[in-house]
Amino acid sequence: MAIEMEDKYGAHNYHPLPVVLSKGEGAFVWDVEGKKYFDFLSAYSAVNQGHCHPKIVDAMVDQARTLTLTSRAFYNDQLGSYEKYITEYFGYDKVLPMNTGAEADETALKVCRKWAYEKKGIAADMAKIIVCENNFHGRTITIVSMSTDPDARNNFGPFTPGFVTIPYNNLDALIKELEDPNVAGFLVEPIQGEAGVFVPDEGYLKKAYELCKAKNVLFIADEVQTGIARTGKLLAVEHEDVRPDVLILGKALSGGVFPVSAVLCDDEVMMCIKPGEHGSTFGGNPIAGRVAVASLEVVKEERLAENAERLGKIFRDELRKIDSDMIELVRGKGLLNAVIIKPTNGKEAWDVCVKMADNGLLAKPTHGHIIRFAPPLIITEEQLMEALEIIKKSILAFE
Ligand code: IF1
Repeated sequence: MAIEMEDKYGAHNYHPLPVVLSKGEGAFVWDVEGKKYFDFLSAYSAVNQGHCHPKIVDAMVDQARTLTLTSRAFYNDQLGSYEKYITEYFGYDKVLPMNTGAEADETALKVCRKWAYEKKGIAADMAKIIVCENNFHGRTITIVSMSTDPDARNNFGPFTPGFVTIPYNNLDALIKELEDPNVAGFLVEPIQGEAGVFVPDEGYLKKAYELCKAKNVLFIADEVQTGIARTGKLLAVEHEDVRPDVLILGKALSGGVFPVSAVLCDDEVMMCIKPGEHGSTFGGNPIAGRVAVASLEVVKEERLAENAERLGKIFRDELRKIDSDMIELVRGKGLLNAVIIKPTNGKEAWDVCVKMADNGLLAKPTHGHIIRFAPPLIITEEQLMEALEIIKKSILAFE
């Protein structure tokens, strides 16, 4: 019934697995028949704190009963304390609050260009921003203008100019493009999620940061998916002690209960934006502030980064022990992992995902043969071992 209604009344911009969910709690979701599943997608890493975390939901409900939205035409009693909390939490002078990840990426691009003209002194409309092949930063026209994915770009032109594309994890290509004095920024995912959890070589992010600093180019980290403890550190860039000039957060910044995103940078960059030059109706609303503070408190109180680091190692080790020709490669960091499935006996990643769903675990293939595994970071070792049994059974069923 739900599927038919979505099919008839909703745009066909997704192709979901045929599962109709109605309840979520912790690492689990239930479908309308009451079947229980491990959620190994975590809403694309937005429910790192687990589904419907009580502390986060309570903060949302409490604020929703008090004051939901004032717009930024006036002050409110929640935004300042949220801004203080998040800037101290991540160690930046200022935050620009937005709602979705794409809006935060767009905001980062605008702040970078503004800085380029007003601080770096690049000639009007000449600023270039370097991005990586196979990037994913959202779905707006400017963001897909940076994309190399034909499905993301096809028939959405004309595109926004001012972007240069280089191979990911390739310092020589970055060095070459940084020779252009009109380069204002380098926008990069510390790990490329949608591309299939591409973890760059050790030292890539650190060296890329240093190359950008040497050329007075802003290093912009998109941690919408890799941030908030997902990869075993609060931020994925911490694996290499890199402090981005511009930090982009989203998804689990709200524990998946409300759209909350943010751009953080120091005054030198952020103060280029003057009143009236950027904004958003819901950006920084009182509910978003309460929810984000609660979500970030949970990350610390429940030691989610440490849990992701420890259980991620166990997860990859156990997956690599599975004796199956279908498992071509296992890669990832913390609890952001992926398995490359070699099509076998006419069966491929999609079939494995359908089998895992039958067996009580939800995950989704990305780009054909790659299955991403990203459970909520509150998962226990016992639950992880139980989930691994399901994954193993499902893959071995095709042998
Ligand atoms: C879809 C996955 C894709 C992101 C990074 C910004 C955004 C995302 C690094 C935009 C969003 C979501 C979008 C969703 C599927 C999912 C995703 F990698 F997480 F799996 F597509 F790549 N930066 N990622 O990953 O944030 O505007 O969505 O809040 O669009 O299908 P958003």
